[in-house]
Amino acid sequence: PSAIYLKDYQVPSHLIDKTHLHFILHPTKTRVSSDLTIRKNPDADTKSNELILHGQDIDLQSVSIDGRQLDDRDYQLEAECLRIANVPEQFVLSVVGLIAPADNTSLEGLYKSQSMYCTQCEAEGFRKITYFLDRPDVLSEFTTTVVADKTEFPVLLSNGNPIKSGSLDDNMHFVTWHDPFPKPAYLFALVGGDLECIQDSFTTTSGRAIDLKIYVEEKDLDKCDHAMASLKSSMRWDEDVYGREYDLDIFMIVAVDDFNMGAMENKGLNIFNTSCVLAKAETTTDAGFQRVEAVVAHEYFHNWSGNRVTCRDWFQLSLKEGFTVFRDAEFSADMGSRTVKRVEDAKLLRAMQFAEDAGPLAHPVQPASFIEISNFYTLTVYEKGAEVVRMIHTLLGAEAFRQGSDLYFERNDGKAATIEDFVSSMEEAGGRDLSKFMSWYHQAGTPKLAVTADYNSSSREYALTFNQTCPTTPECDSEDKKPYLIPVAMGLLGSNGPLSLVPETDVDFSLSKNDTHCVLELTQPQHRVVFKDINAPPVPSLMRGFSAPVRLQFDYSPDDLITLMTQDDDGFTRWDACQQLCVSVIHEVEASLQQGKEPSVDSRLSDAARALITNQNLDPAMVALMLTLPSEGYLAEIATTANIDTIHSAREIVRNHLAASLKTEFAERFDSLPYFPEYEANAVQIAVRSLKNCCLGYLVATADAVWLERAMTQYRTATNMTDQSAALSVLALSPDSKAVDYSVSALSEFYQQWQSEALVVNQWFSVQAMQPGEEAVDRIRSLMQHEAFNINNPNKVRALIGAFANNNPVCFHNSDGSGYRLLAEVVKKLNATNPQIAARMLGPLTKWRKYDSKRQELMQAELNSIKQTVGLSKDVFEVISKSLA
Ligand code: DPP
Ligand code: ZN
Repeated sequence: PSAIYLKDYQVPSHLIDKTHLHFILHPTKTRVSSDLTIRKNPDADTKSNELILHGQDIDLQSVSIDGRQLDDRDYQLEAECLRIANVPEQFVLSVVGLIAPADNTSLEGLYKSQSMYCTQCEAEGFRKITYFLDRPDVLSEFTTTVVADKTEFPVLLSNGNPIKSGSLDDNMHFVTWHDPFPKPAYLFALVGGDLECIQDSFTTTSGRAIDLKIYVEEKDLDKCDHAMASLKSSMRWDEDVYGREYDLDIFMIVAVDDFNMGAMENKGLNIFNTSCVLAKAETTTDAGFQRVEAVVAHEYFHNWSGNRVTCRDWFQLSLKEGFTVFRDAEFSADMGSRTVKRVEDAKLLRAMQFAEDAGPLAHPVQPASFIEISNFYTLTVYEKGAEVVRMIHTLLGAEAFRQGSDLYFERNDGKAATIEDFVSSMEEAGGRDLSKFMSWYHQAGTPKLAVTADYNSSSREYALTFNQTCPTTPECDSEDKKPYLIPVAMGLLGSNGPLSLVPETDVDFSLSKNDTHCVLELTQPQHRVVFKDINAPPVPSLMRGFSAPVRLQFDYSPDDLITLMTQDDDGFTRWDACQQLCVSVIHEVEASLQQGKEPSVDSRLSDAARALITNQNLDPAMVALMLTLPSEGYLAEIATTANIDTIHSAREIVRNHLAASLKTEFAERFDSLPYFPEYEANAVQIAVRSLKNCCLGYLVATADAVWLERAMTQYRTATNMTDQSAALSVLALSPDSKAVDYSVSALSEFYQQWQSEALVVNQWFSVQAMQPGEEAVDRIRSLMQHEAFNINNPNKVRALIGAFANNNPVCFHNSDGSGYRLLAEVVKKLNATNPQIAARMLGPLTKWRKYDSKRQELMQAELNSIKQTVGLSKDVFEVISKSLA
């Protein structure tokens, strides 16, 4: 397999103005006939009259041009394309092929999920359906007819509006759909199934009534209301905040069980993983409800940022994904708690995206090359891409950003655009040059921002020196990297609160909040900023709101951190200061453990935690987030060499210490928080449940029999999944032997109760995947044999194998290598059936450089053994070869 480069981009040789598709659905012989109205692209500079269409795994039946059948001397059939020499300037190409959806386990193209037919075409799945110019810059107007058995497949859907339907012989029927908006093939969708739907309607600002339909299996009809409400809120929000109105008369969502991604924004026909659309209090946690809201919004927002304006090529993926994640994050912030959302996003970025950026698969937000595009649906392209858009928002301000977005949509509507097109609209609206900003798109790696302070009491000046560097990444050495434009949102805290800022500097900055808050725009490797009229050394509050995705280094004392935690007016900074305090305390304990000394836990942490738990004025959700110790994954990420065992032990010691010393406070808070008999997934209720369950976690950590019993009672009496699964987790994940009986009963009752709910069973798999103990790998192996496990269902693989490899570090990294071997075996199996998921599951092994030399060897050995697999997919090949390079 070889790489494709952004610099080699060429416009398509031909354009396909109209696409007529005709499907006769059959599990192993679906007949796909296409009539494509093709013309030579006037912008192409090639003299050749050859047409090369993408196509894969299609049993070609016939090819004709303008009704004249070609024979195999007129074309050349290759494994991944069809070449036709000497085509006219303009013609209709008709192709008939047979495909086998029931055998398609890759879940790309047309496939069967249980009894239903569905499609997934992004990025390059359409070529498994019919021969086509399967690239995002070829936009075509689609008309699609679907024929199938009336009884088995009463519902036949595709993009756009239904224009014709009727009965045919042999109990067959057909529906024809027409989508008036030209679109690239990756946005094509088709569904055939025995589905039910809930319906609603939405009236747009300009007064058009839109039919909204969510299609699911009949048994899931009671789990669609939240998605429908989220859809309507998203439609309203996009009108209010971005001035974007929906454009077709009908908007449909279909839920499918077997799906590689979360969901897909096909024009007018979004296809969703059931996990991102179904929600009901009894079966879905608060986090699940929030995910449904966010994903419904994300896919809906793509109608403009992705569909109306699409991507020129896949190197521009972040053009639609980064922007759309930014849009959905702001939507979630508006629907719930802004600060909580910001903290959660920053947490994910720092624990996971920073790790990606520091590893062998690091790539820029706009990658310069790839082997398999499916490997680039990453945290970098999505989440870092969203942070990059957020920084543009910060630099321009809300108003100019909105003007820039209007300009971008206006100028590029109906076109395939680039990241540069987006940025240039922003530049124009903001009246400023963003060329220095482009490093964020072109360079991989997380910049490090080291800050030092000095205070001069005679001149009453406080100076901050900022030094930025970016580590070496696969595409560029550290020394060759261009500096980043880094917006630093900051303030200074004096003994009586925030200080007025009088900066003296060559850095551009803007002041707000009575001059106590400023945004500095760093552009050089080093800057010095002097603040005048400062009476005593202040505590700097830096990177408020996580204003740039950098690793900030400042030598805060524990007391500085406590000042920030309790006094800063930025919620993100307060949380971050608390995390840093936790990190430093955990690090101290870890150092003692490594030196064989008796560890002691800094009492300032428990004092600070006590102040948090007993403070009734703070948002309970923020208290819960602040009391949640940094994850082992994050602690591993910030370590140079991650010692999984001491990280785990040190974290447990700190956790048990907090639990023991604050038991009374946790218990009082737990008992004083309200219980809501009427479940609602709103910010207030979610906040209360999160703090309650956080307290329960600490109380169970005390291993007090009373609290084990109370957790079991909560498990048995809970009327919502949030409380039920929180109780299940604290019991099942407790290392204490007294918890074992409870854990065993709860797990078996849970399966008994929920075995008919696939998504709930996934939670059951995940909890067991994360359980500690020597026997973990054997447990996972036997769960893989369980009646409810199915390796062809990506949700099951993620729930069991993904949770084990990502969220059970101690067992995954067992020094006997058994965890690594298990993952390698699974990847080898998946390589043959579903390469996308295989490559995705491989992630944890690629981080081998993080660990000690013995583990490095074991991990590399597994990577090498996968590399030897016969029939290695492009997906897995790319990940393996880059991680071993
Ligand atoms: N379905 C994926 C998403 O919406 C890919 N477009 O992000
Ligand atoms: Zn997306």
